[in-house]
Amino acid sequence: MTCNKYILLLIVLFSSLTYAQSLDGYDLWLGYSKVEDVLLAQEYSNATKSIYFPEESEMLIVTKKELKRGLENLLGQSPDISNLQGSGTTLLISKKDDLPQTVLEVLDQNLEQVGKEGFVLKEILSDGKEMLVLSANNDQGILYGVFRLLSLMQQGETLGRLDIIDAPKIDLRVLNHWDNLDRTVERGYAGFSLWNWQKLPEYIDPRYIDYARANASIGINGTAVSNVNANSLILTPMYLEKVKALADTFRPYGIKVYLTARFSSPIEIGGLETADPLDANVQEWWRKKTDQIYALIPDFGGYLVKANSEGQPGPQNYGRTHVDGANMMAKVLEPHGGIVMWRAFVYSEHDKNDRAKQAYSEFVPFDGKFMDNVLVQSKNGAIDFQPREPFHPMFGAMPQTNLMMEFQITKEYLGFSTHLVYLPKLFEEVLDADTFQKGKGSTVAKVVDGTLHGTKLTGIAGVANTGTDLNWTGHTFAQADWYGFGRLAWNPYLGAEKIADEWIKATYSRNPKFVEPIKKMMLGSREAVVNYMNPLGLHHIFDTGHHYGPGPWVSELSRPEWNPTYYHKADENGIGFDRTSTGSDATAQYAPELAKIFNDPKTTPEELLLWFHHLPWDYKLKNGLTLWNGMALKYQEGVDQVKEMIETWEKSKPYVSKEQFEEIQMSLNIQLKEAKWWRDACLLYFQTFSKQELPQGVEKPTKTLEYFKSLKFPFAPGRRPQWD
Ligand code: BDP
Repeated sequence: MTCNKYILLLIVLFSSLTYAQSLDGYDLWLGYSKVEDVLLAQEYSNATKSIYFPEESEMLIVTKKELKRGLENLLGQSPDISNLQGSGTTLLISKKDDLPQTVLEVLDQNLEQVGKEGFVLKEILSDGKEMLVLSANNDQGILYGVFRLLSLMQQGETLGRLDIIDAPKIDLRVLNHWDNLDRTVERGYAGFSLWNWQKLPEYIDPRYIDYARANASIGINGTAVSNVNANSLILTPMYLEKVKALADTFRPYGIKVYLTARFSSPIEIGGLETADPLDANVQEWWRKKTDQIYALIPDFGGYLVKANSEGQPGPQNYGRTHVDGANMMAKVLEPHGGIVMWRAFVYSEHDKNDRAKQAYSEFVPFDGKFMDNVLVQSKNGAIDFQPREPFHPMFGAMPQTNLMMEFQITKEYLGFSTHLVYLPKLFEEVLDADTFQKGKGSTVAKVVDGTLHGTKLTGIAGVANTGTDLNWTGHTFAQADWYGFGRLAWNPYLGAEKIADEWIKATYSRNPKFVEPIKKMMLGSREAVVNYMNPLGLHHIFDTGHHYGPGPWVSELSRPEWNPTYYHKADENGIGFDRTSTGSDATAQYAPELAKIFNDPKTTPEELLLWFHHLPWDYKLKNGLTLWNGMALKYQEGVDQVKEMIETWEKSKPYVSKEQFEEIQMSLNIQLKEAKWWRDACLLYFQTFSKQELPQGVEKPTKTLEYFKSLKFPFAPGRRPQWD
């Protein structure tokens, strides 16, 4: 082989190698692709030329490993990291306790602001030379600071004059895995559960470590590994050994493990006859069980509980209350520093009231009654993770309770892992919503981060979208939802746009010709799904059980509030749920300022119109269209938006690999097909009531309503088997 040919072969081999690393999506946003910009690469090399980073804990060892890995990939050379500080140090990484006196003097005040988990990342002058310093009060701050530094480099940010003083605004930033012990994942669309219970505790899948790295990189500090529809077996010694192995693996990354506690466990695995929270034997059982867990996992986070909700057992089975149940568990966790996340997702088939009102009615009277280590975990809206809901009225209405936010990262109602829908836009809308509970500006974010009411313990949970799929989330863009959840959990004021920008650059490319249009596509995608599924405040019109596709006609399920017809109430006179003072009066659960706005269709934001009002088909919308025409055109708009997304993606072809391109292209084509399915099925069905033609501009359906009604999906992913 000639020398030239040899070089060529090497180049081909090398490029195919670097290519393969990021192609399959496994690396998530931690691909650390090589910095191509020569000047920037030079700057980064200079800044990291000589690194002082002493490490004495497991957490700092893995942090150093990550730093090394990141720099090696970003800069194509092994960094010089030392335990000894030399005069040439360009990057100094050290906890406060070990900082040289001269540096401490500069950073002392900053470090006082960053608490247990925050960090300071700052360029300072040392002996007349510029030096980058990363410092924190604890190891965890250093861990987060290193990830931030690498993230800045991935985004192509310049490091000169860096001055970041940052700390998480919410204490508990937790993923909730709805993972069953048989490895199916309820509402999971990315394969099976990551936890291989059969091989645990001995076999530690390297993927557990990558899972922990990914979470640590965005500041997630907790994981509830089991389904809220819980199985008591997770609390038996055999499974606790396995959970311990996971906890040991996650610990160096600052992640605590939580378990879902089935309320009837004392009966099912404890041999007791009751699970009554006021029964002394039951209390003793939970105490012993909890002590047993802490003996294995000294930093165990605590319990996540779904009680008296959708058939799950709870204190009400014994005539007791949520407070009795939650406090019983809180009491036994307290000595160990553990907490209870008690879910507020409750509604009863025996309660004739509007389902949207029930959680508030049950929980708000208990404000101030829960122990300090209890968090009441409420979904973002009062029904159930719909494409759009007004914020849950409990936010702001329980000033003396630790109220925790629950978002759904997995897309049960937003197109599974097939549709490209950028969820941080939805999260942002909820967090920015004004509750008016302490006057204007009392946003949900301020309730959740505790600043509105001075809450001592704050938390946010996201129902995970991860699984065994090679790319973790089933759709590469769904990685952005995991990423975005973590970033907003760290700082609920960050904004969806900034987060999209970070994610695109870290995942795909820093090229502005790619970044800008893709960002625009992501930011518009949430409105698109609302338009083609549930425009103008429609909600819960999904097909039964699996929630795949439209089912607005479903009306025969045993519980009235499980039927889509309960929610849209379409009839010949009109459509929508009257939740005003003349209807279910759910509006009264909001602050008076908001109740007033929501009570009048003219002042209700139109995107929530049919959530709060039942209106005639010829009701005039703000744009002058009738409700029927406006709704039909919204459905069409959603479809058109997906077409635009496809065009945008087509243009991105030069900036991504063939595999990356095709993955998204194929998914977008399914999304378009399904958007049309939603539009046609819903409009044909609602047309049986409106009895009006489709307005101009709306494509004619190519199938009949009977056809759409006949579609059955017995094997749709993510189902709850017991519900089918
Ligand atoms: C609903 C899901 C169901 C969950 C439930 C919950 O359909 O699978 O168990 O919420 O949050 O959205 O408990």
